[in-house]
Amino acid sequence: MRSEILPRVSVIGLGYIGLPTAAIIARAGMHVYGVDVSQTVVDTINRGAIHIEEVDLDGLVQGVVQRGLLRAGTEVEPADVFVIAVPTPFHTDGQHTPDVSYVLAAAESVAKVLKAGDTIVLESTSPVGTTEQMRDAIAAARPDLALPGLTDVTPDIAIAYCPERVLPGRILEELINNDRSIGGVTPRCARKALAFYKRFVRGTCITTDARSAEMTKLVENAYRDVNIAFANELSIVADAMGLDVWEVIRLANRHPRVNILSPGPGVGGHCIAVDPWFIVNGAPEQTPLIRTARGVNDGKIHHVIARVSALVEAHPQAQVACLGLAFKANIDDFRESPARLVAATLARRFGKRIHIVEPYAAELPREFEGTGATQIDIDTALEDCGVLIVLVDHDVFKSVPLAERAGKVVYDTRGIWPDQPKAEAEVVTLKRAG
Ligand code: SAJ
Repeated sequence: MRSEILPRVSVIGLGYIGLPTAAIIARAGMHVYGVDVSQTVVDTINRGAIHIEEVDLDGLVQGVVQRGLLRAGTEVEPADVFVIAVPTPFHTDGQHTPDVSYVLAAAESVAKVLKAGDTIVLESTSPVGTTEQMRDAIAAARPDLALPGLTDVTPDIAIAYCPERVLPGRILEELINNDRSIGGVTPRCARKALAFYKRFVRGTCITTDARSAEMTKLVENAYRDVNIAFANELSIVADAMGLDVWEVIRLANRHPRVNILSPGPGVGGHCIAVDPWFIVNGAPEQTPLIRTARGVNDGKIHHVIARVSALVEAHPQAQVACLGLAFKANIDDFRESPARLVAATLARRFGKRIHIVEPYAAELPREFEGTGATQIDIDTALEDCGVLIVLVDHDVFKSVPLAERAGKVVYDTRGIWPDQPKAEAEVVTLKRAG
């Protein structure tokens, strides 16, 4: 049997995607060197520990670090395959212009150590054309290398785009089992990247060109945003008509070709609320639907704030518990969270009457400082608070039986308690507020 030389891999950016990806590649037997700008992150990983919360990631990282397969540093070193997984936010310029500076900075640092035969894969969600932009930046930094699409000779370097599409909370499982789109700057680049992903991905890997793969990733998240916007708009309509949106959706979804998603307090996280803007920005005249969906989902946050504020004002004697701060259920990720925005606004408006229940947070985020709001546990909330505002559908909240919340005034943005009787006072208040 032919013994195979495994590529040495470098993962640039050790965040929510980069670290799990580095660990999975290491578990497949490859030597992985992770690069991050944060010395704290690097030190944590080299100790075999992790700086983010993700199911089963701690044990995996500990194992591969102990076996010498994963190590981290702040400076890029030579490798055979470079995987770039750095953030791509948008500028706060009112135009939501994508900021690809981290990608280009990563590419420039990789350029310094590149040698003929290397492969670079960009995984960060990126506007269409970024992979080619990255290629151009490398070409400028390394005129000694033949880069794909810019030369008639066989290029020295392969460059591809392969977006991650994993769900926080299920990252390790989805990294391996999800299908992957692999877009090469040229077909040869796609084949080189495919051979690499085949080493650790069980899902089907489909090759395409880089621009199509970039757009595919954006489309996936915009599709979800538009569909959540439909559910959120329905919830606002239902509020105005005095209907129970959950009941209407449950019944409509009995239709064999209808599958409406769930309304919530808005759309959070750093993907679905961001990526649609990359499409809008690339084609502003052709994207009224995608743009409107963003507006509907952001507007839902303000709808919730207005209605909950009216409810709190209508019950001046009651203590109020906000259940959840995370951007979605059962995770400790509070970035771009509508729940956090709603709770913080209430804390500023109503001060010490507001209590926050968030089992995934050791302490309240900074914006709660000086508001008077306090963090309590779910048992205390059920004992002491007359008004319960459900902002996140954590399992621990879902499991509270009716007996423990009967007699409370409840505003449930997630529909976790379908059996909750509508208090007369709440109905009256909400009608007035609406
Ligand atoms: N949400 C609703 N109603 C729903 C579903 C979600 O209000 O019916 C809200 C959630 O509460 C949350 C937000 O939307 O605030 C986003 O949550 P999510 O679970 O839909 O998605 P993310 O942001 O955790 O992960 C998404 C995924 N994309 C798709 O499902 C198309 C994931 O596969 C991507 O890898 C990830 O974005 C990413 O990194 O781009």
